[in-house]
Amino acid sequence: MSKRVALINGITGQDGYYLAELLLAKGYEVHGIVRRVALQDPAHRLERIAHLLDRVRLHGASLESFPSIYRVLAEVRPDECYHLAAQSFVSYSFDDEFSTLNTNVNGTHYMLAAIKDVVPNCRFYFAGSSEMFGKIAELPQTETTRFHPRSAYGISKVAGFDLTRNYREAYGLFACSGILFNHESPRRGFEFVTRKISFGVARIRAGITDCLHLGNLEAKRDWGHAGEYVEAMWRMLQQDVPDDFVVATGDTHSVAEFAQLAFEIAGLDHRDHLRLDVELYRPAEVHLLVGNAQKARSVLGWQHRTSFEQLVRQMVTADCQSLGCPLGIPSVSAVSSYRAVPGGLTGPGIQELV
Ligand code: NAP
Ligand code: F7E
Repeated sequence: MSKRVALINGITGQDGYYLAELLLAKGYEVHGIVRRVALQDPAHRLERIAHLLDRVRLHGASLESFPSIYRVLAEVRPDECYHLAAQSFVSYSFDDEFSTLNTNVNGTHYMLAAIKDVVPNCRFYFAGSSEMFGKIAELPQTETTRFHPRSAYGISKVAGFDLTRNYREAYGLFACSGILFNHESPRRGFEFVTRKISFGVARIRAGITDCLHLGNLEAKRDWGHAGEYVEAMWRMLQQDVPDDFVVATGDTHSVAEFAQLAFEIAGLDHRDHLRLDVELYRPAEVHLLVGNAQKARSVLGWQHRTSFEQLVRQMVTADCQSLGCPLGIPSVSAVSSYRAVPGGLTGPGIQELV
């Protein structure tokens, strides 16, 4: 039997990385759409998926160009298409609303229109977002909660969600949207708050810097692990009928809680290093998100596994390791509080270290 063919648009991103690994493990022939610059500068732009490059086939195309998308779909003729590519940073969408809307709305429309023409039987996944709930209408949020986006990013995702549903209803495409709540990992981009914290904490531990500047510490998010969330994407495309699903843990924590725990895991006191920077506040904030993934549990058989504490620990551990200051030995900033005494060292926690 021939291999099933999957096309991932946005394969260089955090989710693209985990999804490509998952699909390869399931025996798929995996293709990825990347920007042409990525093919010209692979050492830099394809770094995250470097270990997969001999097992996936990459195609240069642009979310801004319908013909380029059309050409890739005609060449690959996928059985399943995962549309993950987007300007995904909410904060940047306030700086450039126009390019965010152009890329995210038109890019999704081009994908759907090309699939309808070229491979109408291809199953399509759209990366919807909890940012669509924005100023929340109820707690927790489900598939039926009203959308009230608070940024150009959120608006672009509502438009993509509506386009996806309309191609399903009007043209009979097998098109699904996942409404995914925040999902993180050691592969998360450095601009997002969780990775900014885990990497910032590691830099402090390594003695590279002394403080971490953050914006709104009160915002609350439902944070899960990206490796588990891509499993839900795949499961959506294996159903008998296309539908939309919330994917979340049902647990919510503030940015302050994430930061405090990250510092604690690294053996540091956040009060010594964390600085509030009002410049980092957004013009409109999404204050509280928490999802109810009951439908994904009962229909898809999907369930999150990684707890909040495990997620923070995994990210901090990975970043400390990468900067050469692994957990379990004293940090550079802590070493200054140790002093030599006859026969060894003395200082806080020294008993646990020897
Ligand atoms: P990410 O790490 O930011 O990856 C985004 C991907 O989109 C990258 O491969 C990027 O390519 C590509 N891309 C961006 N602009 C592009 C353009 N103009 N043309 C072509 N490709 C472009 O995002 P992620 O965390 O993996 O998220 C995947 C998708 O899920 C996104 O649509 C995001 O909005 C959505 N989502 C994410 C979360 C989350 O918590 N992670 C939650 C809900 C929804 P380059 O490498 O070349 O930049
Ligand atoms: O912000 C606050 C910030 O940028 C989380 C994307 O994957 O998830 C992500 O969007 C919260 C916000 O993610 C800083 O104000 C405080 O309240 O990590 P973030 P996001 O905006 O929730 C959704 C579901 C997506 O779909 C998106 O693609 O943290 N915050 N201080 C900060 N945020 C950042 N980035 N940097 C700070 O210094």
